[in-house]
Amino acid sequence: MIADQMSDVLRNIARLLELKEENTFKVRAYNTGAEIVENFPGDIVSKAVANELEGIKGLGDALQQKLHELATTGKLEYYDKLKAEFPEGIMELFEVQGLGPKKIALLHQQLGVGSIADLKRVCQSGAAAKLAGFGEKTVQKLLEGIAFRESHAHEFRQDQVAPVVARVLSMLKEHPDVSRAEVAGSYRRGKETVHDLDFLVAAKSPATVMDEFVGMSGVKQVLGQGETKSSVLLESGVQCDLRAVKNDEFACALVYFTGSKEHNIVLRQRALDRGWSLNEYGFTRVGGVSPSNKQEGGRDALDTLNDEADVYRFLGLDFIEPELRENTGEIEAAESGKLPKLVELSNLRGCFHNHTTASDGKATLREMAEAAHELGWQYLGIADHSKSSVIANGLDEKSLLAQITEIRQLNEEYADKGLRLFAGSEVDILKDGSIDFDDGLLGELDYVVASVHNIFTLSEAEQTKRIIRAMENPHVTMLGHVTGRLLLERPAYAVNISAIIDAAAETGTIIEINANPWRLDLDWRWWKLAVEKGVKCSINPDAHSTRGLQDVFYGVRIARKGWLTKADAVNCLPLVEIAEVLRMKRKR
Ligand code: DGT
Ligand code: CA
Ligand code: CA
Ligand code: ZN
Repeated sequence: MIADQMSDVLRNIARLLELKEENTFKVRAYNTGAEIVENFPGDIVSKAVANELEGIKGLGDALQQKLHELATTGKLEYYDKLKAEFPEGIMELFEVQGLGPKKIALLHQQLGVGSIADLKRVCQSGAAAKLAGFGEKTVQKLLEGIAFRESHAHEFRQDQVAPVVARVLSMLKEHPDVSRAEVAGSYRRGKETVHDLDFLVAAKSPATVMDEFVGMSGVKQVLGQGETKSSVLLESGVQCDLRAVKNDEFACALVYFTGSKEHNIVLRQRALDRGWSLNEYGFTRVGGVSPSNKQEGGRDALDTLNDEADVYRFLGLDFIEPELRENTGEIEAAESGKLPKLVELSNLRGCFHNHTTASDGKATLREMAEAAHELGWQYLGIADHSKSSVIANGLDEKSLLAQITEIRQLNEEYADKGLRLFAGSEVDILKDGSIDFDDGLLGELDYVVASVHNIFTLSEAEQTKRIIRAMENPHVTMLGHVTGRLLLERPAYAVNISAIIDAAAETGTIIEINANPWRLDLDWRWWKLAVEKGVKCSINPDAHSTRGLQDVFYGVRIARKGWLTKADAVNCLPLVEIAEVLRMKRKR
């Protein structure tokens, strides 16, 4: 049992209680409990096992007992009983865009809906449209939501699989018969979503490794077990493949199973052109080598290939980072020594899109600042929501001014620490492209993130115009989550991204890489173009808690996938240079 699983159970209980229309205090207690578990700074699982939860603010006796039961037995009787009162598929309904507990309860009580399949049926039959508060438009939206989910079935976001990867890798690495272990496939390439996870080990006697792999906790079904290859399906629905090779095959196997397929195809052709056949086990000589190939390859015999760099070197290429292996120009760049030196997590000096309890964040200004300091950052930008974001408890003029003052005061205190807070705001871009605050107030801020939070249904031309108008405001420092997508849940709204990139270049507006694993927006596929046009990025976690700051991990992976270097991300700049960059647009 890990903390995330415990918080999921509490959150699910809250949802089920809501469906039962239990009193809101009870529901809130479980939701609060889930948040506490999720954001607890220490090892809450061990504390729960040891029955040492007393004194943690917000966790009452009943919750402490339940967490103890969960942590010690991996089960919770109360939860199991509650679940048994509903159809098995009821929880998946919460994942459909546009459905909340009230609507789900109604669908369940009136029409017996207990799964997404049921929901689809009653939407198509016309039954759902007759329910109170539904109607044709709602039903149409629900059907679109279901279709979007179906088109992404069996895909997982990074945050859903990253803990699995860590767990499986450490299990494999600890195995006495394993010398090397790596995750491969799309996960290693840093894709925003993956279909399955691929693991690779070098092992002398793979059979015992396979046994341990198929027997690990969380396995729901063994899809196959062989001597060098096994597949399992986890309870979470994630499929994991494991391959075992000999140690001297490991380098080639890792290249092969990291992919992408498109990248591999070009590598294999390149090997063939040089008189070698390349597969997952290594290079073998093919007959009829032409003299020119021999000359170009420069070798007749195969040296030992210890690691991936050796494999690429053998093909006359610089080492290509996994994130770049999509056959989008990396092989040509590796041939001519033009690969970029990709940005790294340790290059970050701060970030700019963060929320506090002043709007919809879970941590106070001070808590956020201290967490940033713990991460070794030199600065942190605070950008709470603006007044139009009512649901997110956006700040009005008065409370924003008060926050600015608070930030200036804290900065005096933090000066010795080497931490600087920047006062910003995540302002709503209104329907016509104007900004939620007037220029006078914007001028008081150190920087501004402008984002679209509503009216996603404009035509592409109108949406593009709206966003470009916002960028034309000299106070708008950067553009937040450009397309509004929520991975696997909500598609991007219609917008002309190449026009947005042009406008960003023209106006000097920074574009954010929103590092929240649900967003990873602007998508990595656009960044090469953006950089060519001279656009800078800011890797922003959009943190709503201290833990949320760590989402920059996902953002950096996506930035790397977009070929970005340290010089392309403004939040790699040291404190002495960043303040100037934030002011640049206003001075133009
Ligand atoms: P996904 O769909 O998110 O799981 O993406 P990948 O890239 O992880 O794809 P997967 O799991 O089917 O295969 C892992 C790697 O193995 C893939 O990136 C490249 C390699 N591979 C698999 N099948 C083929 C193939 O037919 N030809 C080549 N050249 N490589 C393959
Ligand atoms: Ca895969
Ligand atoms: Ca696979
Ligand atoms: Zn936002």
